[in-house]
Amino acid sequence: TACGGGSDAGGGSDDGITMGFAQVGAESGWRTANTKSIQDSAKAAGVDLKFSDAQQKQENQIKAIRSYIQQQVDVIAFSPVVESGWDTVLKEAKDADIPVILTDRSVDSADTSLYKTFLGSDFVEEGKKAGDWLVEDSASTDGPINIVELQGTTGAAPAIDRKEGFEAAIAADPDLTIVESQTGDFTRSGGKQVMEAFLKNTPDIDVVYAHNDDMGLGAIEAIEAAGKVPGKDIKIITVDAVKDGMTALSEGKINYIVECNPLLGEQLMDLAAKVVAGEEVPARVVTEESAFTPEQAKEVLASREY
Ligand code: GYE
Repeated sequence: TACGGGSDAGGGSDDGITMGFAQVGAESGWRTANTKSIQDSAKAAGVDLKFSDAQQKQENQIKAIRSYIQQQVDVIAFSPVVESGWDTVLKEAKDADIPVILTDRSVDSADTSLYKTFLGSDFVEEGKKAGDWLVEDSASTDGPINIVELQGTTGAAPAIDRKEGFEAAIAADPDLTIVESQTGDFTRSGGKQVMEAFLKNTPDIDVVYAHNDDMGLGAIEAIEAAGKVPGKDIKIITVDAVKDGMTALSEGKINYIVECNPLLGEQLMDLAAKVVAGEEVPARVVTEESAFTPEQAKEVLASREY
């Protein structure tokens, strides 16, 4: 079972697959939905799931992965907190003949034989969608537009790539400038704190680009506390499209959300079954995603799963 580990301990002795999953943490609504998807899908697929929460710390994840190697699980899956610094522990897994699947976030290891596949979103594309929307939205306004950016966790793939994609897109309009950019660690409290500082130090903020909904929601609190109207005085663009974000979008407090799908569990269990059976899997599996305006948010809100 998912929690108890079953009666016949000794890792892999059963017919079913044992998976060790090293999660990032519980930093956001996206992450909560992602964890639930993985746990529910493991149950449905009869996978014995060993689950750990690294509280956004790489050293905790490395420890968890080492313990999965020691327990001789059939497959290890993890969502790397940051991109760099994985080669050593991934080599240890490879030497122990335990296949590794990257979920959600990727690593920057040059040796791609250290993992079987990477399942997750195209974060550069997400950043581009956010930037493209702003370019179009600002087309009719004259003069400079000051953007502040709330970055995700420093060194994390979605923070690096969402920044890159957004910058590439807004380069199309010289009026658009990022005047401040700082990490809010993908959390609501982080987004609020950083936005408070931005509001104090930077006059004339026109737009907030937050790398996830939670930081955008924190920014809304800071903007309202400063006596300004989010969505009007300061426009807000975020990424994820979780329930709380979509609710704020439908209320006009957020202006645009780029979707990032956290429901990766089912695909992960499918890939795991194949990898453990020694079957070939694609090196990269990209998640399908869209984006939403306030009107679209109103239409789909009731039917959202997360
Ligand atoms: O956007 C953010 C979470 O890695 C795609 O991590 C994920 C990101 C997601 O904390 O909300």
